[in-house]
Amino acid sequence: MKKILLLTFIAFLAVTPLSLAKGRTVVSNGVFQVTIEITNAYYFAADADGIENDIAAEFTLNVEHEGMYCCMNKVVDFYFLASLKCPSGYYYDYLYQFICVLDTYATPTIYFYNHAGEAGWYQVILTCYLPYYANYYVYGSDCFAFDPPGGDEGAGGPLQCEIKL
Ligand SMILES: [Ca+2]
Repeated sequence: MKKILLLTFIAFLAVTPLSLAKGRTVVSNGVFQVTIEITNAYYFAADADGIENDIAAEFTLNVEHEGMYCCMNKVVDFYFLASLKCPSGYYYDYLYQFICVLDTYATPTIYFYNHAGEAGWYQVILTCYLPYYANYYVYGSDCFAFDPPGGDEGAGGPLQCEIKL
């Protein structure tokens, strides 16, 4: 019976599409907890050049107090790395510093302008680096893969990355 269950589980993993392999990440340092979940990612023409080579990723950001210790400081400061992996294997990384007040829940959208210039699968990877004691960080990532229809849209304007709340 165990062999059947194991084989069924392996078969299920083998047929699960990559687009369903998304989840969320919960990062905690014992005082604060940051949860990031990418809910959607797609391409379209977002800027003035009119070329459908811009990528947007919608995500939820939840920052809350955790644990029994009372925190005097209600301000949470952490690093946020937004990465885009292109079909060619190239990565574009943008590092932000987030400073927010407890408890924060937001549904921002991150825009990668003029990045979708090649055909194939793209991955948006969002990583939170939360301070843990003096020189350490705990971190976690969420990933969303998608395949924009069409082919090579070519390069447009300059590469830019922007987060809108
Ligand atoms: Ca564009």
